[in-house]
Amino acid sequence: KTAFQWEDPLASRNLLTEEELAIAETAERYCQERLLPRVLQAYRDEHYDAKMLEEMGELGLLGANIQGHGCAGVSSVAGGLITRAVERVDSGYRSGMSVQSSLVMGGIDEFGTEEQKQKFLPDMARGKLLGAFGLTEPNHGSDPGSMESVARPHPNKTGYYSLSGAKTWITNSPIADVLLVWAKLQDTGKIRGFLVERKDCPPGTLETPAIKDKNGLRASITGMIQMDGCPVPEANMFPDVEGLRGPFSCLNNARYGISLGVVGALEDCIARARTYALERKQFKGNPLAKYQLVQKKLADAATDAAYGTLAAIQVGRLKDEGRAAPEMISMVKRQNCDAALRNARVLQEVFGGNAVSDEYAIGRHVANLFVTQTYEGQSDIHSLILGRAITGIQAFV
Ligand code: TGC
Ligand code: FAD
Repeated sequence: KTAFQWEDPLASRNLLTEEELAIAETAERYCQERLLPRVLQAYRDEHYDAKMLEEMGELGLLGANIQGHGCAGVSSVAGGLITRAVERVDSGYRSGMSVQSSLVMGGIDEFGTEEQKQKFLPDMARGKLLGAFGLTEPNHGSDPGSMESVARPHPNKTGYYSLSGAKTWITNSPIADVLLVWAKLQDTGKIRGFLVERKDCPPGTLETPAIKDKNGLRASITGMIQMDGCPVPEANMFPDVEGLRGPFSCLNNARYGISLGVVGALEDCIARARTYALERKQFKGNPLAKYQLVQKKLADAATDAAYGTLAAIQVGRLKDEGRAAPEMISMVKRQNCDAALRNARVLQEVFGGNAVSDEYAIGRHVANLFVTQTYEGQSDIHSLILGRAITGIQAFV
């Protein structure tokens, strides 16, 4: 009889290549040895140590799906195994990395000129140049098509645009060197992507204040982007892509990464709840793990993690073959984020009062997983994307 492995119930390892297994092992070792020891204090202090992006860069973990320009060029599944390893420690650490790798480097790789690629990608791959992705605005989150940020020809500088507007809830914005900002061209009203370099912005034209006192994702840094006539050279605009296809194409990669990332957070919750349930005794010296209600909680969570992994691997394979519809990514992003949050909340119960102590980590995962269900398209928005694809009728407006 084949032995059941509770950590990989449906043997997803069998679907991975030797290279993917090696990448996963490197990422898991780094995350457990170097990131895990930092996260509790970082979360308490609401501190993001950007040095970790340099460490990830040294291991080739940044922009790993990109071919060339100092990037590793690995499969989508391998990229997902990296996010899973990072998010096993903390969703905020994965967030900082996703923005760098998928949203900014991925955008430059897909839509940038060769000059833009050469200028930004190698330093970003090494974690020496930090990126942020500005789409959400104070009045337009789920509906970025209504954005108000605008790019006009600069009144005094030939060959420059002048950007004005505000973006909010932007991961990495307070520390980013290059901010990929989406704004509408004044004359056409079309959305375009601009690479805003902090070092070139005169005082008062670009501010990136941090948003403090978050009750989730505290180990990542989040802020605003406030632009007031910020000069950006025409050479820093993506040349061809217009409309929401630009930002949404970047989001396809990041949403895919989240779909495997949140499985890592859920697997950490399962492992911690299992250990706790085996050690904690109640009623005549029995471990909590002996009780059927506790076992069901573990069985439900392990099942959802295993199904979520298989579905994400399938979508990753199709993505690399150019056969993944964006709705498939919506499906795995929505399903895995919802399942991770739902199961983490239930597993929290296994810890009783100790769940309230941050030493047990489960409360941190629950707070973080609420954010993963919210950003990159809140789950109900993905329901509507799927509903539109199923019925042919859009229900957003
Ligand atoms: P819609 O009419 O659906 O589409 C407009 C244009 O965009 C194209 N498109 C896509 N292209 C590529 N991939 C996709 N997934 C695409 N989805 C749409 C579409 O073909 C069309 O192109 P064209 O050429 O015909 O113009 O646009 P809509 O305005 O009706 O959109 C509705 C909706 C709800 C689907 C969309 O607005 C949406 O997804 N809203 C959610 C917003 C969101 O995800 N924001 C994310 C902000 S970034 C973030 O959260 C980063 S957190 C990072 C971290 O810390 O980890
Ligand atoms: P709203 O759009 O106001 O939605 C509120 C609620 O209403 C949601 O539940 C939504 O599903 C629901 N809703 C909205 N419209 C409809 C509808 N038509 N039908 C049914 N229900 C609807 N953005 C970036 O651009 N870059 C980043 O790096 C980034 N990082 C983030 C980091 C953190 C910590 C957080 C919290 C957010 C981040 N975001 C980022 C923003 C994130 O993408 C948005 O919060 C998200 O898209 C939702 O937008 P909103 O908050 O404005 O909510």
